[in-house]
Amino acid sequence: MTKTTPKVLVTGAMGQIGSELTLALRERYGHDNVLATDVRTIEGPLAETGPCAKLDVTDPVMLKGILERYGINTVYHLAAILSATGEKNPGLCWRVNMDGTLNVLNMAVEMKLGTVMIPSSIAVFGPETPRVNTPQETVLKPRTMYGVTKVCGELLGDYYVRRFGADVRGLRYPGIISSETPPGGGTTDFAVDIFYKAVQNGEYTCFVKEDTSLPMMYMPDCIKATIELAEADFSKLSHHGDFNVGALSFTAGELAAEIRKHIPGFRVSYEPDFRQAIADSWPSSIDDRAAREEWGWQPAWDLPSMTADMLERLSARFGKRL
Ligand code: NAD
Ligand code: AKB
Repeated sequence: MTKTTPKVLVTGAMGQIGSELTLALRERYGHDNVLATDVRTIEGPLAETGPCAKLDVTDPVMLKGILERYGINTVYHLAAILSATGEKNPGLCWRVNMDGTLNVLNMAVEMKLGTVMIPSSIAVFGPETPRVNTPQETVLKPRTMYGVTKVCGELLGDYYVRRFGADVRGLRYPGIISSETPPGGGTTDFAVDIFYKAVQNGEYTCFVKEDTSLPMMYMPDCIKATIELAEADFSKLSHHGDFNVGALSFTAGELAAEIRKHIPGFRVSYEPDFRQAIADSWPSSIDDRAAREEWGWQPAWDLPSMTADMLERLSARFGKRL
């Protein structure tokens, strides 16, 4: 934990991760100390449980005004355009991901902020990277605009640490699976969609092939990893904005089979689209020894426990009996 009381800004708070991470941060640091912002209007539990404001991260004047007004010293910069939406609109992806990140980093230096968390992604990797047990230090030649912006974001973060002494940290999240807010336009979205369709319809058409294997993580582990890295002793970190973090790895077919243990009649067909090529360019499993050694990373959820919990939550939400 930072020594002074964290006064936290979350950008992109209405998104899949922000909507749950913001509530966890409010529980931890006090509801009034965590400001939820997004380019969209903040609604629902985020609006009901603490301060919120509209913020377009590509606008440095707006960002500075909010940092000053709320006395912010800690930032979780989650605003981004993800891989699939980024391929449909690469220009938007570059502007939001790069201008937004640069604005946050410049403010971190100008306003002498404390910890700035900037997530990265397995999207930094490409087809030249070893796919199995992908190392921490390896080839970073992504084939998506999203991946390009994530590599640049990691390099910028490291540059601001070394050049300006900023406290920048980040994780290469795998695909995040969660039940509260649907994902926002990524390639790993099938691993969330499949649960909604299993509960609501009993069938799903998957946009990647049955044998597509990707690294994934359940939301409670995502929140745990993010807060643990944010609170780690900065002087003990050799890496900064680019920690590999592993948790689960499975194929689309293995996930369907696990769901079928709870919903025996669940049917899945496979109709790969443009996201198949993106998935094929990413790792299938991750070597996260650096995260384990430098700040004690240890995931808690496996495929059976995550599947059971997802199905229990969604079936309760949609009033379905398993
Ligand atoms: P998301 O798409 O669900 O949410 C992103 C949020 O950013 C949205 O609420 C959107 O309205 C907001 N946003 C877009 N443009 C903005 C702008 N100009 N100004 C302010 N807000 C803007 O994304 P997420 O899944 O919550 O991802 C959060 C972070 O984690 C991103 O950096 C993403 O790259 C990273 N990440 C996510 C995953 C995953 O599986 N969810 C995996 C790897 C990395
Ligand atoms: C996406 O699929 O774009 C994200 C990610 C792995 O970064 N979920």
